[in-house]
Amino acid sequence: STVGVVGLGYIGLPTAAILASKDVKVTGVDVNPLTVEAINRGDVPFVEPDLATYVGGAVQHGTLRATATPEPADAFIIAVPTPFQDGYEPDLSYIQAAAEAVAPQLSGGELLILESTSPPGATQKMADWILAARPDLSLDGSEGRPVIHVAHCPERVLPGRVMIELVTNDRIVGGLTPDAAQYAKDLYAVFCQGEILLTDAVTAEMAKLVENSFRDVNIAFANELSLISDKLGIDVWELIRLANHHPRVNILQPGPGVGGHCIAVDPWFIVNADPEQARLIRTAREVNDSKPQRVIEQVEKAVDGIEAPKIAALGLAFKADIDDLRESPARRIVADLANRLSHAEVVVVEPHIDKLPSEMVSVPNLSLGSLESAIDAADVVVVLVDHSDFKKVTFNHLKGKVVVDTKGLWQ
Ligand code: SAJ
Repeated sequence: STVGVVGLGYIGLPTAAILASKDVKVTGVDVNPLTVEAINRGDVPFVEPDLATYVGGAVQHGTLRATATPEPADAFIIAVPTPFQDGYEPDLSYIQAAAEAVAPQLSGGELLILESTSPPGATQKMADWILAARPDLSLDGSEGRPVIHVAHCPERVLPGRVMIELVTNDRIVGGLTPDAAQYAKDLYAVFCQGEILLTDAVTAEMAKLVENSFRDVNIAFANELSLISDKLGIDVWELIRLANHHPRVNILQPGPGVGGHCIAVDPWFIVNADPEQARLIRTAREVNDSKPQRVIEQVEKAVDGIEAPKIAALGLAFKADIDDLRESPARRIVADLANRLSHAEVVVVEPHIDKLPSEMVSVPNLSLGSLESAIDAADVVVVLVDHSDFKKVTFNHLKGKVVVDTKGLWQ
């Protein structure tokens, strides 16, 4: 069979490559000509362990090819971004554009899977856009029109472990019809060794959003505890460690805020779908989003009274041991600190990058330094990411310095 994968980003490309590694003929489609060229050379435009091996192998083997526009195929997987507009209104324009690009290639009998993380109802909308462009087709064969099968199958892979989790994770497949769900299951079974669970499309859409909201709400609980503990003058890390000895308690870890492009975003799709009732989910978002400001206040307090304070800021990534700076609370905190404390010198330590992000390069009191020298020179050391590299710092090295440890790294 042949599959067209529309959107060759963090999810589309790994999915295309793994299908191609199973001898499925895959055409990857992307609007970015540089992405298309890179893949056809066998290169990968971003870092993900093992992905380059899969892509290079499939391109050489002739099972994976990239193009700018969709071609006819038995199945299409749509994996395009679903960002937010102002006011937390989800922006489905990329899904609409993909639907309209695929529609002319259909002749009936095709399977269309939406993989993008989507608000409830998006899969139905995608089908509506396709059928608006192709009124000669249908979802149910009514009036003798050929059928297309439309399903939602959200991805749940963890960045850094994508090639493993694509194979081992269980998957949820929601069809607009039971047939669509079954056909989608058959396609994922080509590479997925986990359980493949069938449901309707809206439940599948919500399942993905709910998983990330669950994590967000639980991190918000931990972040709230960190604020309360500060006020009470107790150690939140010890508090959580002790409480977690209870057989039915498992509190997550506080931090400088929640980053990444999933957990800090997906809950808003639920809030947007039912603003009146999604009160806890909204509050959790607000608690986590307010955490960077609280860290800034802590650091401001720590440098108060020091004439020309030197601050070592450890970490810029959105979580430990990755190079991904997108939606990173650490990045926001560092930029704000340098801006607000113009009399201070801020040295950033981020072992996973070799130059500062563009908005930071021309900030005069901000520079990138090594762990050793940044701590040596610092009056205040702020831990923003729990990178493994930072764990080797000794107690001696920190003597006489004020430490603001948002990750409980040096407990
Ligand atoms: N974080 C904390 N405390 C914790 C755990 C995490 O502050 O106890 C912070 C991290 O530092 C980071 C943010 O939360 O800033 C998110 O990190 P993460 O490791 O929890 O998640 P992501 O964004 O890398 O990936 C999540 C995963 N979802 C769940 O675990 C429910 C992944 O399985 C999803 O596929 C991914 O979102 C996605 O694409 O939706």
